[in-house]
Amino acid sequence: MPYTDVETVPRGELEELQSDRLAETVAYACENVEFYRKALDAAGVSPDDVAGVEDISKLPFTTKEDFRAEYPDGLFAVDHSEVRRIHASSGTTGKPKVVAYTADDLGVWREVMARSLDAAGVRSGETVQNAYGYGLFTGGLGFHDGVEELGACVIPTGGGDTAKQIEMLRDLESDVLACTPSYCLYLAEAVEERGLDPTDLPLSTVVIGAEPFTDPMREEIEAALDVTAVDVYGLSEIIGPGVSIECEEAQDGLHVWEDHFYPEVVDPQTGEPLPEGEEGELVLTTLTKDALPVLRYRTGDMTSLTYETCECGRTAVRMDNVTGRADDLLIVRGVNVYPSQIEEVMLDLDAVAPHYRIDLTREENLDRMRITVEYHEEFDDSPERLRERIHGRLKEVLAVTPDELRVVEPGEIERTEVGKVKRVYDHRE
Ligand code: DLL
Repeated sequence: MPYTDVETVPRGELEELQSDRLAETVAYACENVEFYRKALDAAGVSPDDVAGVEDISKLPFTTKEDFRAEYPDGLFAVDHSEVRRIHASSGTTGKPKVVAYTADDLGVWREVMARSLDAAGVRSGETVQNAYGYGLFTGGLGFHDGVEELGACVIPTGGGDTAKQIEMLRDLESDVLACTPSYCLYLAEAVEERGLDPTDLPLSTVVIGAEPFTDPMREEIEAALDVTAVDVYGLSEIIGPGVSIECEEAQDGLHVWEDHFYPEVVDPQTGEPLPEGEEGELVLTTLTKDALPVLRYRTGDMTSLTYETCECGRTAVRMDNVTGRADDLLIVRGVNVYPSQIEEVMLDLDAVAPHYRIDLTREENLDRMRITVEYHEEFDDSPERLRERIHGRLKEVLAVTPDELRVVEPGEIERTEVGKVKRVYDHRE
């Protein structure tokens, strides 16, 4: 039984609800945010032109540059006295994106997070160790509130302090661990280093998100900890974690909580909407937010949508796992390279640990790509032979081969203990 009835309503009914909420949101945003008033004006659209979801493509996009230009609060639709919480997400450059929540917004967030955890198979009475960072990052408090709303017990360990994490996992017998996929692997290794068997931990589920990962990496996590690993997605600009999540039954695409967030997929170059099943950039519109309504936000995340009803019975559209970003596309000597293509190769080889880094430099106007990869503890063959194998595989999938490929000992690549993993170091700018 899903957490709320809306999760299984027929799609026609859902679309009616979305249409009403979209029309309200557009009118509300124009009335209360000067930025939207001007943006719609410039696009020659009046709120009256948007009667329902079929009209959404008339609206202009909102971008991360708009968040920066309106820093800190130009996109807020309410007075500061109505705001109950602020979060912020740091970008790679410039000012952070500041986001705000009214009391009602926090209620929506709690609800979508409780629904998400329920879909992931977390039940009231269970214990969830929350190793997402607390603070301005939305991961920690977003999960925290959702766990409590669901009626489960939260252990707010936050990010880092691995020794404490392991102690809590063992002594308080956490059923669920919530953290980034890279930290999840780091933790499993750290457990092993202490001479313990990670599969002996009582964990049954990990809820991983906040950064991209590939299927082989998920399999590695599931095997290392003997758990089901469920993918959770979200972003601060829209609400935080809880925009979408996989269900434990199918683990086949992430259900978007469409009564609150309207998803589209567009061609990242032209901005044209793409049909069901085609991969493009995810665009999200909030349907119920008060403090920060957002129209057609260009997330930069690459995915596709499927409207088929899932085996779990939920009718909400599913988005494919996000494995790349429209803008993390690396251009190396004019050739497009997605870091996820490299990751697929690495994780497909048993001899290779899931730790690697890509360094890009420019020498005499020529791009150089160096890939460093660790071999597995149990690997006992020659690193040189392994290097040749990896090189061969990379040649098959990439249109450009690395100038340097280093195979190093386990533990040599710096680990990410707090926050999101960084695999690509672009020194060219
Ligand atoms: O990362 C919210 C979050 C916290 C999601 C905890 C899941 C768990 P931001 O810091 O604003 O918010 O970063 C959002 O992270 O646009 C994606 O590029 C990436 N991202 C988030 N979840 C996933 C995921 C949080 N499951 C940005 N898979 C997004 C791939 C993800 N990328």
